[in-house]
Amino acid sequence: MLDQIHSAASLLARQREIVVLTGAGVSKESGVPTFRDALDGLWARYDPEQLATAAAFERDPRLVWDWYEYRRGLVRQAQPNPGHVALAELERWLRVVIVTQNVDDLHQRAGSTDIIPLHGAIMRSKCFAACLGEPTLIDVAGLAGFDPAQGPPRCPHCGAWVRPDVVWFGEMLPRDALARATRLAQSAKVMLVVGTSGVVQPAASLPFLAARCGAAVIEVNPSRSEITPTAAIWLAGPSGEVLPRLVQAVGEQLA
Ligand code: BV8
Repeated sequence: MLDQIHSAASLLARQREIVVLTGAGVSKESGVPTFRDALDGLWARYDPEQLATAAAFERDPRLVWDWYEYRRGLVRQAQPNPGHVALAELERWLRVVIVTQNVDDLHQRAGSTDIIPLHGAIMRSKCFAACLGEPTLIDVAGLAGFDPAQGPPRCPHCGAWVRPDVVWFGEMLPRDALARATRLAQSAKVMLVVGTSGVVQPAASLPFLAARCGAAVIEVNPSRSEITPTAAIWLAGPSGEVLPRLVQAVGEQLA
């Protein structure tokens, strides 16, 4: 692995800017289960792709709201791990744009300054009917008598349900975010892909687009993923251990 880390570091050290695509794996060591693990324990009997949809919410708003409240609790307890911190520290040497599939706020809390959230933010809520435009954000904490344990509140403007401000399956990604991420993938010389199974589209197509446009893809993942075949370098380990070593090696080459 040492040789691969040095090869990856020398690729990164030659860039002025890099694009990083992160998935749930980068938050795993912070105690936030990966998307497919998010159903451990209480949620073991549900399929996430059946819960993270508008239809599931319309069918059973309380069930879906409770699942997000459970996950919000995990995110609140979580701290950025050494992998998040390393990506923030990398900004000492390079311009780093983080395109994230994650809906937690751990990259922000670690200090990264240029983050493109493709799938929204779990800590934010919005009107299900987007009554004042998409998104109609609702500060649920400010709603009189609101108790998150009592299921979703009603929108104070129109009375529709309030939902998490995340992109559900079958919903469009935020247009500007996806457009910027796509442009960055087309122009990148190096794309670092961390902790994603590469299953969920259209985010998972970004590394393939980058590689087609001439970028070297460096993957950090303890297991093989859909991305691995297109990776020039696969650093097979947990991001909380690999990223600090990678960033240290970049620093040594640029110091
Ligand atoms: C859409 C928010 C247009 C909600 C999420 C082709 C084109 C367009 C759409 C599709 C398409 N094919 C299929 C679709 C439909 C669908 C889709 O992709 N389905 C999949 C299942 C096949 N896509 C959509 O619906 C998207 N919408 O395209 O709109 C449209 C509109 C109408 C009709 C048609 C099309 C919307 C997708 C967004 C869904 N929302 N999140 C919420 O979080 O509740 S996705 C959700 O799952 C996460 O945000 C995340 O993005 C994804 C999970 O992926 P990963 O992050 O990779 O996590 P995963 O658990 O899979 O893997 C973790 C990895 O970490 C593993 O590889 C593991 O080895 C690794 N790991 C573990 N430990 C560590 C580690 N790595 C590093 N360190 C460690 N310690």
